Amino acid sequence: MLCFKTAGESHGKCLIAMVEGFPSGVFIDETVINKELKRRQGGIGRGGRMQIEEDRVEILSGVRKNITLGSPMCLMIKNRDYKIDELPDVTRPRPGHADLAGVLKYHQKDARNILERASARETAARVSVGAVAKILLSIFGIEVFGYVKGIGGINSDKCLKDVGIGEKIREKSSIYCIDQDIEAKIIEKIQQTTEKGDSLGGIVEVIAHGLPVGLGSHTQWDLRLDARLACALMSVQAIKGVELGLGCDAANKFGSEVHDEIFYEKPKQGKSIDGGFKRHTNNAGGIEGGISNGERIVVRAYMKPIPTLKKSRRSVDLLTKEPIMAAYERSDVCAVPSASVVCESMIAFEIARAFLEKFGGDSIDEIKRNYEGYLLSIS
Ligand code: EPS
Repeated sequence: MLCFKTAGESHGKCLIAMVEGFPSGVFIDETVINKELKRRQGGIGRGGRMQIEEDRVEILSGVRKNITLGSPMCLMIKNRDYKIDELPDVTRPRPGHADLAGVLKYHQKDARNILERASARETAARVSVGAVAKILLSIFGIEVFGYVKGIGGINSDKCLKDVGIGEKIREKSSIYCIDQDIEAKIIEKIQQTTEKGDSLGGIVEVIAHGLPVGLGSHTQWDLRLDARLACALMSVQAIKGVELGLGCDAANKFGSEVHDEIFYEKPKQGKSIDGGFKRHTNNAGGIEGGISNGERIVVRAYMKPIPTLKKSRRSVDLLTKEPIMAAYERSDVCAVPSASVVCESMIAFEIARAFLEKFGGDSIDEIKRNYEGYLLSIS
């Protein structure tokens, strides 16, 4: 089974991701991973740290002459700012951060011992895994695209029809947004918020297209693809809500307004991926009964504002138990653009995992055979 774990602290020597269950025979281009790492570092609203770091992956194992071996893959990203042992103690926990709960749970007096790992710096490792997952998915024509839907309450109501066009617009956007009508307003809001010493959250949308019917399963709660995607996104630092397709709004509508009617289109090349059973609408966001239904997957993640604030919040000193204002140290004001890259990576990973469960083999050739056979069988 495809799985990964990460290791590393924000100001430790490096971040590591270990990926297991990845098939042999896949060509891995490091520049593709590095491009994604660079994208994660970007976006207006980032703090001083991103001027220091230049994230690059080093593949330590599992790949020989650019081709995967089927053995565990170890991906490392070095930290330039790795002075963890010299950094001061933090005894004024920040509301909204892992500081207080972590200190109590792990029996610590210094929240530094918690925040270094809780930091969203860890997501660099996840993005390296997501990039590898996307390389695998692209072999089967599956693409995953994440973008910023809104920041600080300025939200786009545009529905992205063509992902190719979306990619071109996103590339030019300094906040990874695809709605040029709101971009300037958002940038102004981030600038004003920086001056006020406050922070902002926002909404990210991830679209996955080219998926076959049949990833995930209705047969067990933890196999349901919608549940798995929600878990993948909720695991991203600061994500507080997730919705699929029409999402929460479905609760306010009639069934006849929500459920996507079915039609049949004769497959062009005799395979169901370019035809077969289709829908007139996609309110379900590409998943029914926990199984991908062949429509594109559309999922949104809602990010809270960053908890490290110049405009400090009330707290209590861990040692004296006296009231005090929460600690402030260098931080981002808005990391929603970065979160869009991280969410895209997590969705890519989880879809790759479900894909390998369904079509899995030890080598890419075996998986290709399984996939082709399946497409013919459901046409
Ligand atoms: C983070 C605090 C900041 C962010 C960091 C997440 O880092 P520092 O404390 O070094 O200024 O920049 O994000 C990253 C380093 C990153 O690579 O995304 C936090 O407290 O979560």
